[in-house]
Amino acid sequence: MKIVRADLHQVRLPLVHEFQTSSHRKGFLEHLLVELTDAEGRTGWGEVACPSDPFYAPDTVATSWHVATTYLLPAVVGVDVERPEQVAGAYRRVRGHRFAAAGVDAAAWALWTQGAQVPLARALGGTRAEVVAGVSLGIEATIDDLLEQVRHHHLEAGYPRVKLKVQPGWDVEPVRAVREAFGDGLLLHVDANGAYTDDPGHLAALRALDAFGLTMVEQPFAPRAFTTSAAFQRSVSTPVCLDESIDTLDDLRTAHALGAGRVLNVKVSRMGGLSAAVAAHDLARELGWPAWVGGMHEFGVGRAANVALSSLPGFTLPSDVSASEKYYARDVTTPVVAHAGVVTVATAPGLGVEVDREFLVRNRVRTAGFPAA
Ligand code: OSB
Ligand code: MG
Repeated sequence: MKIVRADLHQVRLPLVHEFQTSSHRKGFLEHLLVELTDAEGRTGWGEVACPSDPFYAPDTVATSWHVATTYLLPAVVGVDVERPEQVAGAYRRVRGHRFAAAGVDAAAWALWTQGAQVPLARALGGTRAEVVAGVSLGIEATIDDLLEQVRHHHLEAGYPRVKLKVQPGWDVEPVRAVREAFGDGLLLHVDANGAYTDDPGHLAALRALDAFGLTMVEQPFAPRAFTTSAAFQRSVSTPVCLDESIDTLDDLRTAHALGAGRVLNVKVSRMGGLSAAVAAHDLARELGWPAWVGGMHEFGVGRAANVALSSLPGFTLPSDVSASEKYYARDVTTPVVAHAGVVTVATAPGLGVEVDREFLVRNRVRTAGFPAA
């Protein structure tokens, strides 16, 4: 595979339903789409699913744009490799900036699988034809609003698993209300995006959640607060899932060694690409941690890659890969669809969705290409 051209498109789409976590609130998203072109004129797409503000991770859309246009894209043009994993070698000196790198790595996989005429899922090591999806629900103004969201997505759309965003002051009461309204059949978990500290009031609220049969408590403490998380994990039976704490395989080894959690959320963006996500999947399996694929409200490009990744055998828990329509009235690709919370893994060569270039261009904020036209 020889990469002859690299383009970056910043695209803005409105969200169907405003989303609030302990760290941010959003009504629209701007993601970067990486388009790589090979010598035969094929194109492969990858998504930089970075939030606009540095509240989830240090990365922002602006820093990702800067790093992609200054370092990553210029470095990959002209690269000629046997395997998609090797493309990252062209920018190995770049530290961090994993959201930006993830878009380039994923585009390399999409391009390579098209050339090789294999489905992305199979090339990554996927073994499943369907993946179970869950919905991630933000913090709502009232408990009634939250119950309406759960009803809509769980009872009406049929998603079997619901994750609730929590923060100090919005934790035990919403969880109790959802359990009481929907019963024990609902696979339920919470995600705090690091909003809790070892303050006694915070710890008491988190421990109280142990009574509700949650599948996991995701990222209760700050990123890489490994020892705080380990002390908490020893005091409860609900597994702690780590998201923001795990950027690298070494972070996962550290978390495992310290007992800072028992479950891993693998995000393509957070870990720097599909290659890194597969490596994290393999290491989690070796360490005996159940894992699942997390999301960052991806457009269709990143969403299709997340579905393909979710088909790997070690991803034994539902993924955050609900259908495009949960997020966007219209997507930049043919939509990812779900039936009763199950998404079919694409079997066409490459990414398995078509990019709607006309719609993309209409919603584009800026673009840059290498070599410059
Ligand atoms: O922590 O998983 C998270 C969205 C933005 C930032 C952080 C997170 C999320 C989600 C969305 O929970 C999951 C999805 O894409 O459905
Ligand atoms: Mg999370």
